[in-house]
Amino acid sequence: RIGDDSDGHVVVDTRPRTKRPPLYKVLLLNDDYTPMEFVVLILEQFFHKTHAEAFEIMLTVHKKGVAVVGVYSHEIAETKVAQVMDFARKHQHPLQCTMEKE
Ligand code: TYC
Repeated sequence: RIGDDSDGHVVVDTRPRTKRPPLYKVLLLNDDYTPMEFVVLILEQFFHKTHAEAFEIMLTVHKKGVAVVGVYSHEIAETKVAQVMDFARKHQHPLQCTMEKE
């Protein structure tokens, strides 16, 4: 950041800055048709959750409508969303997965 002080001197910001890439939440959405076991399988396979964790997250989505299932870089989040959407489509389930900037 560059400005001028009261004597007209140029002020240069020399603080060391570290640029962190933005992170993205991957969200799983509820629907009335996708089987619970299928959602649990997805959470185990693509998000490396234990069976107990996966079951708990699935129930949260079922009851609340949505849950964050992971937080990743843009590229990894996109890959996770694509994997879930492809797998759901392949099995003809209407499961929806999206991502949003944290
Ligand atoms: N609501 C679904 C059912 O009762 C289960 C479900 C849970 C579906 C989570 C999607 O992301 C989801 N079979």
